[in-house]
Amino acid sequence: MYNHKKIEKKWQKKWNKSEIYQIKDNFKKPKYYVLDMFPYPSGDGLHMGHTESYTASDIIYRFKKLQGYNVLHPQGFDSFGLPAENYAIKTGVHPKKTTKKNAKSYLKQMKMLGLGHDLNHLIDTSDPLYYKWTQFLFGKFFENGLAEQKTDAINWCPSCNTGIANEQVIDGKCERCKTQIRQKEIPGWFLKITNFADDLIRGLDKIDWPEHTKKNQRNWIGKSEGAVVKFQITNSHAYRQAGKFQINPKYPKSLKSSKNLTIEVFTTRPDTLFGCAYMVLSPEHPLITKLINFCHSEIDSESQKNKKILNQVQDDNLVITNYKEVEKYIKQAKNKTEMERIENKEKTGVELKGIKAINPVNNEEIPIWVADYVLASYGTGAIMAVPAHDSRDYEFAVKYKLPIKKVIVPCQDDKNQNNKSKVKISKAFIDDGILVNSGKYSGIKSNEAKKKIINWLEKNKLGKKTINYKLRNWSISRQRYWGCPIPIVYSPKGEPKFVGEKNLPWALPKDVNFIPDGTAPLYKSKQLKKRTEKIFGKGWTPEVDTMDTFVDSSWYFLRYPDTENKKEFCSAKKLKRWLPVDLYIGGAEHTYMHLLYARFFVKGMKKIGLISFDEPFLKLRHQGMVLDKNGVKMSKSKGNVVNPNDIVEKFGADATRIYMMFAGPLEDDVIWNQDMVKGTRRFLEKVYKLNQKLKIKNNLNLKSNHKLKILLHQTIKKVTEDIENFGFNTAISQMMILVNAMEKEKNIPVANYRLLIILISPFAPHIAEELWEKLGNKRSIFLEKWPKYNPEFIKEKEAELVIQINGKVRDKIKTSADILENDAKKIAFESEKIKKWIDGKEIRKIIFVKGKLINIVV
Ligand code: ANZ
Repeated sequence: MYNHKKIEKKWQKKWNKSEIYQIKDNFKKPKYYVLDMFPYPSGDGLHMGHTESYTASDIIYRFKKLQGYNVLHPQGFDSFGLPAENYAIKTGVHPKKTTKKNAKSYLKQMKMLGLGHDLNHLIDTSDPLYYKWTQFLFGKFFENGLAEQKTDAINWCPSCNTGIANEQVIDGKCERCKTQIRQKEIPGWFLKITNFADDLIRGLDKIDWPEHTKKNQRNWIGKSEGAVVKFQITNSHAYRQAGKFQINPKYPKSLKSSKNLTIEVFTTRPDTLFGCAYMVLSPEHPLITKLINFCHSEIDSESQKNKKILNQVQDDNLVITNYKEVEKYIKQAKNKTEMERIENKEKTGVELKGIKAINPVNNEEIPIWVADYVLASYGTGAIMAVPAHDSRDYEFAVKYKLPIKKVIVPCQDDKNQNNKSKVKISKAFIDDGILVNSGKYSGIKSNEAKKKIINWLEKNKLGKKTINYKLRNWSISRQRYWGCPIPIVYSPKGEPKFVGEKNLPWALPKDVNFIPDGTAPLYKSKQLKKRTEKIFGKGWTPEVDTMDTFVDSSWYFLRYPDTENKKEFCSAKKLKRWLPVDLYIGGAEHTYMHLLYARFFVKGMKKIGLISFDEPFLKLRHQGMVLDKNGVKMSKSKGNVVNPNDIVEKFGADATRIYMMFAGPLEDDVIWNQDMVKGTRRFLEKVYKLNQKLKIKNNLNLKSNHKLKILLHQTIKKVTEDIENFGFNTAISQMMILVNAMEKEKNIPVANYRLLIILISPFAPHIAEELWEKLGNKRSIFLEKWPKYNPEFIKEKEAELVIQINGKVRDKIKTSADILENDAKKIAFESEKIKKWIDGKEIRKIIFVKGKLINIVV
């Protein structure tokens, strides 16, 4: 009887004591580094998603080990973070305590699943011995200009009471608690990921990652090629006549001479420049702020003195005459999130009366508007609006009755459409095409025109070719407690300074109240203040924000090979031996955050000279989601969560592992169906029972029948190839075919059974070890060699294909015995001997007998 409880306990105990899972450098063997995304030790324990991806990586680990690789397969805990801190606020239990306790129960669960991690080299990101190196790397980034402090509008989560990164805002909401994000202007630290925007795009070409993940990263980085164009700003004629405002005497020189004042726009469509009908500035555009600041004293039209001033300045100074209306609009826009502005159902805006812009290509005077569909954070924060060819501009122009001038027509249309430009347009034509109404550029295709117009702009110093990225620098300051302290102190003058390597780890103080109130909890720590003044002198103050926990996980894979090293984050020798990671398995939800940040870290570290490779994960695979019986995602709130502990208890770890892998290709979603786990368990029972068929005398001399031998070698081939291609499900079904065939045999040679057990061992390690031991082996099965198939046994069988015309044999050709009808037809028609019989004749019928003949009736 197959008693999974007994067998699994026995082997887990043995494995725990043995050294076979310990990381050892064995330079005689090739290396393989297979990495799991380490878990956050939450109170909920491992979920089925972990079970799935950790089983997959464990299969690869055991398989590679059997193939003779020196494999690194480590595990750890991403233990800083908000849930533990929030729990501490609620219960008073320190996050260190909770995360330690949770990590312990995770380890228990991992052991229960039979995962072969080296538990002597665990990582815990909240351990000072680990975060010392997170701080070291931050210091290096700071010293090399890759970390900077600035005051900027950042995403603020009012519920978590902290700033968060762009990548952590999903549909305008906090990725963690789903609260609507606001913008808040506060000083904070940024890592300069944008310095590597192009490298991050280019690097994707040389790594083996799922295409959709690469595509999503490319889109997130958002490279746009286009041009920056300068528009001159002038007084409007209307302003000159209005004479209603007093100019502040401190009006800056730069604004006095309107001839020198320009606004730059970023456009991906310089070919539409002749169709620019107006300009739009974002509400935060510095020019508006500047102009309004100097408009604040309204003139008393009776005052002679003021009239005099006005006469002096009216020709030269730029004044927004409706500045009050503009200010009101800007105030409203500030309350909206970026996402609301992008998705704005109805576009809104206000014209900046009093000033105009000049279109550089035709010197037309065009109005300038402020509208919140233009974002301050992208391009130059200002656009040239081309309503005929941009949908957002079109919508806006229709609403505010602005001119819509067509300058591009589809390629197939008549090129001489210039005179039709006034025809009413019902929507923007946004594709490339041929230019019309565009002076000397009319008749030229968009692509060509883009280049020519950019050349002209560059020649006349009116603009230049520009590449823009959507990616923003990574805002890492968090106004919370349970994170890695930013190792920075400020001089009495407020200048930031890295605390220095000798003061690391820059410990998280303990005298802190966690309750978040918008200022960082560390601000109130006396310990931290005292420490800072003691080391750096009176008047020095510590940075009080902690780091985004994604910083901790951006480099953890570099630490695993050398977790005990007290002098370096990892020795050069170990880095060379183990990195980059050969295979990384984990969820696709990490595309925009962890997977992007880790790539940036590696690129930054290479630039600084700390490492010599520039991509962290050579191969990446995602697991699918685990869904309930009805195809609904498992979640606590829906109450449909299946606990891996219960399943393992009932069916065994091996059956659970096999079920998860059998349910479909790794990247597909798994529908959890308890009845089917029973099926995989029955499969294991059959494997176990086969053992009885070995119990005959002289088994060692027993020869397997030829058919079984062929099937066995086909199985070796298929399982090997399938594991390499993550087709675990098809590998398992092939093993099922083999087991069913073996079941039908009276006796099975031990030699065949041995091979079956090794093939199964990566999937079901406990039962494999048990049966292996039953065969009389003393060493662990995982110290064996992965079997090789004998090509002789799986050679394709050849057959002679007889080709007949009207029943008479005209040719005989050697082909595969399994040739399909279509291929057989092709071979027949290509035969010179056959051609002469069928040329010019109508083929009435073809009769095909697989592996034997093809008869063509003409
Ligand atoms: C004129 C134009 C004409 C444009 C046309 C498009 C089509 P991507 O491709 O996403 O990079 N734009 C530039 N800066 C902006 C900002 N801060 N806020 C909102 N929109 C902005 O988009 C580039 C295009 O988005 C730019 O090209 C600009 O509109 C707009 F027929 O310029 B375009």
